[in-house]
Amino acid sequence: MLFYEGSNSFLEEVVEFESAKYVVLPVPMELTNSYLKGTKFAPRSIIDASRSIENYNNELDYEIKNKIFTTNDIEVPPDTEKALEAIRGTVSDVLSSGKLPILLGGEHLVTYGASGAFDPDVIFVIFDAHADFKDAVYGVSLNHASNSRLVNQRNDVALVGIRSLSKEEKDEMKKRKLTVIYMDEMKKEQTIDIITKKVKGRKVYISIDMDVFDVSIAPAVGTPQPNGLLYTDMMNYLFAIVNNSELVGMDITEVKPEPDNKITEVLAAKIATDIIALNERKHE
Ligand SMILES: [Mn+2]
Repeated sequence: MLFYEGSNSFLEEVVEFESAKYVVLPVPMELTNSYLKGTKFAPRSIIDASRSIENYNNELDYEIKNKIFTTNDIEVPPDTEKALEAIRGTVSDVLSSGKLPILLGGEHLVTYGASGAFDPDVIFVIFDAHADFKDAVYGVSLNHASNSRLVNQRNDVALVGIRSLSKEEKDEMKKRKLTVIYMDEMKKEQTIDIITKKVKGRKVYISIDMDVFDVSIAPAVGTPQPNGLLYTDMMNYLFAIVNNSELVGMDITEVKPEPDNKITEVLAAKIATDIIALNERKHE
């Protein structure tokens, strides 16, 4: 793997691959997006934005130091199946070297690509405005709107922040007795305990589609939906998940960079550093 020096690496961390605990994988995959285009430019844009974030986390009183290795962009073949296989292979390499992969998408389908590298007992907690549980979109089953359903072919899935889905998707998820926290429930009642119970003592992969956030704090996404999570809502969930389970991987997807507004990328980079700080503080 090639190595980006200095300002081209996440949080400007410069460490040898061998000594890193986390590996940031930029995955510029944009093959099945249905609405706004540009998610393939997100990995670089998020890494650039990470330069504006301090390595010291005040809320958690933790400083990230010599923990993160950033690879070159993963080469994404134009064929979706081959692209997913390339992602799976790269994530497998990271896992077999004993490190924790952090994928920066790209479209949400990178989660499905990554999922093939993990054991079937890993639970995928997916934060998303959309259920992504469509059977086939325009006759294509490998699509970012089917991501959760594809991951659920093999792995257990819990969805958080859902507010956009079809009746068919809802019926299918009910049939499978999937753990789903809908946005309207989150506004009314305490839902964190449901997720805490679900992940307790298990291996967990956290996937964050940035459209789960409210559009006011994350406007630059491929398929925006009103009425989403605020930063503190997300942190409360992440705190509960990371402290009650074993984190094995994560991704951040669906950012669609805009030329002059980078708040979505800054939020994405901040959330990634927060998860690292939470996970590290737990192991101290
Ligand atoms: Mn989404």
